[in-house]
Amino acid sequence: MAKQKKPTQPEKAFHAGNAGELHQTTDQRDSTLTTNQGVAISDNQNSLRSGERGPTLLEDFILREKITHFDHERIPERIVHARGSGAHGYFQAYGDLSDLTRAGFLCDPSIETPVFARFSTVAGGAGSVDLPRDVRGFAVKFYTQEGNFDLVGNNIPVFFIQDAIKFPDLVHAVKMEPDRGYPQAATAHDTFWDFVSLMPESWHMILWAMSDRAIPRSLRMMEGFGVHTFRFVNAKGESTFVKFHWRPKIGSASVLWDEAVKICGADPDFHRRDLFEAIERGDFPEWELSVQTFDQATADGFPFDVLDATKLIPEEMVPLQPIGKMVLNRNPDNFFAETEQVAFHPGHVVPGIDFSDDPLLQGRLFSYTDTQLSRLGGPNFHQIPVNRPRCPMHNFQRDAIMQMEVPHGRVNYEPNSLDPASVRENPGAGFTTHPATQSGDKLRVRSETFMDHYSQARLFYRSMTAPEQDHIVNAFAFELGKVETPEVRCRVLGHVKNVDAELCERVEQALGMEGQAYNIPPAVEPIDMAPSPALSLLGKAKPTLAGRKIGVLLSDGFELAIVDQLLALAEGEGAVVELIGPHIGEVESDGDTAVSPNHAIAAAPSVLFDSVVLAVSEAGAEAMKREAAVLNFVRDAYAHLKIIGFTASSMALLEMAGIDVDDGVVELDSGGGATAYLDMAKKGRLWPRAAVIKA
Ligand code: HDE
Repeated sequence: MAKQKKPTQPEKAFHAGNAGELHQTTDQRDSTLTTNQGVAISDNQNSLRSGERGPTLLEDFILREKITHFDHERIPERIVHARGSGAHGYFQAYGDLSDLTRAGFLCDPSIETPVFARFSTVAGGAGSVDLPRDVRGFAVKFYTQEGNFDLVGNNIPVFFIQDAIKFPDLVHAVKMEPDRGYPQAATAHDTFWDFVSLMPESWHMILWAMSDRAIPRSLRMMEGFGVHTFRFVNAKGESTFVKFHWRPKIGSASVLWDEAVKICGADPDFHRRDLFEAIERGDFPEWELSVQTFDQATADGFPFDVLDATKLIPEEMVPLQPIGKMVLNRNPDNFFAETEQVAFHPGHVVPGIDFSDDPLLQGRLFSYTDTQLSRLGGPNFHQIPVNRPRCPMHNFQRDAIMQMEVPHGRVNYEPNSLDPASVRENPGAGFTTHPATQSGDKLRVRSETFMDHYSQARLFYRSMTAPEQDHIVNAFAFELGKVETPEVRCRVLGHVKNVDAELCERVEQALGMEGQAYNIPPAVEPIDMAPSPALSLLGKAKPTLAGRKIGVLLSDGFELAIVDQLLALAEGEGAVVELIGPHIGEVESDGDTAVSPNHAIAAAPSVLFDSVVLAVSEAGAEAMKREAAVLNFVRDAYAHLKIIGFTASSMALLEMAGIDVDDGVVELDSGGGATAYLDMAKKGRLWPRAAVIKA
């Protein structure tokens, strides 16, 4: 338990440059503030002026250098995925995959390949909140011994569009509307829904975007997907199609929409903080990498096209094969240098991994280098430390803006005879493209095999558990409730009807628009596929507290023994327990120990925790029971279906909040006590309560 530290005296302010010595030793210089030219700075508090109260002089090169650098601190943010959080770690293969691929890092379990992962929202700007309804980017750079491999995926296995040529339209439609500059980081507005109501191909992805996947509880609890079909190529040159899947070790979880809304206010950096703090405390996030591999004949047998990024291959049709794990164990030293400057590119592949003809992927292969040229300023972005390969890298590309290398010698071309030691191509080790046969007329067409837009959207909806389906209905009701143009709403409903008639009725009812769905004839009549339970997060969730957070509300006089026992048991389950006091100052227990809470109640609403415990004294409960922050803490925890632990002395808070004790409201000082509470808390939420409170 966090015991109160003695407050220390504030340290005296230290001003550099007051050493009073003209000549410094090397040690002194190392700690001396300098300009970018290495000139020691004597005064970092005052600019150069003419007279004590006179104007500042243009001559002040120290001031000008400092301000100029500051003025240029920002670089253009990413056009999409601007808001992100990253971490370093490693990837380790489970075994030898050489029958499928010659990529060395997948064939040797003794190799720990360094990685840098960046998770992001898509639509919002760099300073936007962490929990809008949005797709999350899931990008991993593997610094392999054969070059960098970037798996630039999302937390949803399909995409909105089939052809890269529609990407600028999609992004324009989802981002802030151009005349009014809002909404920030939100799909709930007319231009987005107008666009997708005219794009039947987006409807599978829309169902995912309206689901719990778009409001993850933590970046550490997200699945990730490579989305496109790629190729593995082995040393014999044999190619196999492959889809990549990441699965978090601590399981997946999402927040409820009302929690997301409130978290955005209470802690806009909720996900970034969660990732950073987990790594700081040594609770390293881990994912398992799996693949689905299949050949052309299998692909030909599917009722969809594996080159169409709006389709997935149900795991029940092609099972996942686990091939390795990723552990993130180090936070960036500097957010800008690493997380902001990291440059991912689906075209960064290594020998043994190759592309398919997916037209979305093909467009991406152009886009990512192009965007770095404007974002990072030129073609030398691979020299930025976070982007640099960790294997030897040498060629005759030269010069250009911000060149950091100093190449030696006369020779900067190949072939050459002047430098026999200079680098040459290597047919054996070098990357070779799989010689897929290509033929056909040059056409601007969409294949007939891409035309079934609703079957998999229906598959997704029907594979959800009842609470997950309810959330989809609520999400549509919220989003369309923000759409001002009635025709757009009616057109959207028309697509929802094609996905599932009952879903459409529920959404119509929620909007008060019964029978108003337009009739939109599908290009291809949807088929009913067998439900895929693997698509449901709730369905496959296992009881756990690993990586989850419990908030314990205390007041003076709280029962130390109960709280100490809870802490020990919860930490044994891998949970993080944080103490919340009436204020941030120390709280006295019923013994002679005082504790320092992690939070004051005013700054720690229950939305920031997976489960809460009320452990106040009777006097504390009396004193706090009319405080809005306390009542909201308790009511929200209940309304968000959370498991609430309480001590008998805290009962007044439950009564004041009007809460009936149900299976999810567990007393700590009777019956099974803390163990019974934790067993319930492992289940996450008490879903049947939703019916009682009509959530
Ligand atoms: Fe991206 N995408 N994208 N994208 N994407 C970018 O590259 C683009 C797509 C994804 O953390 C940009 O460096 C096009 C699918 C992630 O830095 C840009 C198309 C998937 C990230 C770009 C797509 C993604 C990006 C913006 C359609 C999932 C963030 C900044 C053809 C498989 C990576 C940048 C990071 C970023 C273009 C579609 C994932 C503009 C043209 C599909 C995770 O180049």
